[in-house]
Amino acid sequence: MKNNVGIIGAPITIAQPNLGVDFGPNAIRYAGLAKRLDQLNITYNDYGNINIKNEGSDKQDPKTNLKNLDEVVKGNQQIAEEVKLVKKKGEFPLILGGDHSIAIGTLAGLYEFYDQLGVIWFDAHADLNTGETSPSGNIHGMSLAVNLGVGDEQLTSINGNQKKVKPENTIIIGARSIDDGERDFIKEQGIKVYTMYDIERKGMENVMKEAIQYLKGRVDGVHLSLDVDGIDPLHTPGTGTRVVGGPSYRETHMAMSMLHDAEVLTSVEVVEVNPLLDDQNKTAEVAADIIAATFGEKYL
Ligand code: B3U
Ligand code: MN
Ligand code: MN
Repeated sequence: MKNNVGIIGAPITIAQPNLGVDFGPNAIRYAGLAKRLDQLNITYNDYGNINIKNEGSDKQDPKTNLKNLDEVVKGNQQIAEEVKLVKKKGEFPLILGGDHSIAIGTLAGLYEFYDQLGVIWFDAHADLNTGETSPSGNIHGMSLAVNLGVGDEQLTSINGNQKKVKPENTIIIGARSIDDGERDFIKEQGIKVYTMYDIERKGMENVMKEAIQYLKGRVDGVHLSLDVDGIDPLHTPGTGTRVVGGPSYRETHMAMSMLHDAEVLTSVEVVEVNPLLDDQNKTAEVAADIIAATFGEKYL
């Protein structure tokens, strides 16, 4: 069960271009996360924010095409260690980003506790770029590829050289901005993707039913990696790379409640909340609602 929860703030910001995503963990806390968990009678330990040095030069390395690689590696090593500590205590890891590169550290910390870890990657993007295919050099657009064992060796080897997740245990939901190289990657590796077109045609409820059924039959844990830019920017404007045409607040909330009710989740991470780009901490409030839904908060 999700009692006890171990909360980790992971404020990496240099794997993407916008300052302020390092305030994400506290913005989600200020949106009332603890109170929501209290109301659900869920106990938790909040370990605060990892002390991450966000001091890259932001220059693209001409050889690798990556920005701030060394610093992103260090930050993710720290995250992996912290996630391992929480798992060893038998707690349910709840990781607050930070940019989406933090999923590299999270999964590097998690994978050794499972034989077949499933991942739900809720995102407007696929985050399947490599140094060769990335249009930006921003590592937050590469984190799922790294977790699948593809990318710069310094990243793929954090806490061991193994793939942190297998392509057949990975499901992307909400994608609507996919680069050419990522499209090829998805085909080559056979990753299950529900784009916005699929969600529109099938309905979010059916998509989630399918995803849950698929994972239940094959994995022994499910990590939810939720990028708030996956939600329509009407509801989550405080994030660095907004893409129109996403699932609504309600559709997303329902999807999260379905994951709770199916009792499949074993860890949750919410990333890319940037209060500096926001109006009145709106996005962090949505993030707190979404997290509460994954922990079973209901209206009645
Ligand atoms: N696919 C683009 C843009 C992007 C990826 N992730 C976010 N934006 N948040 C890239 O730079 O890799
Ligand atoms: Mn992402
Ligand atoms: Mn994204």
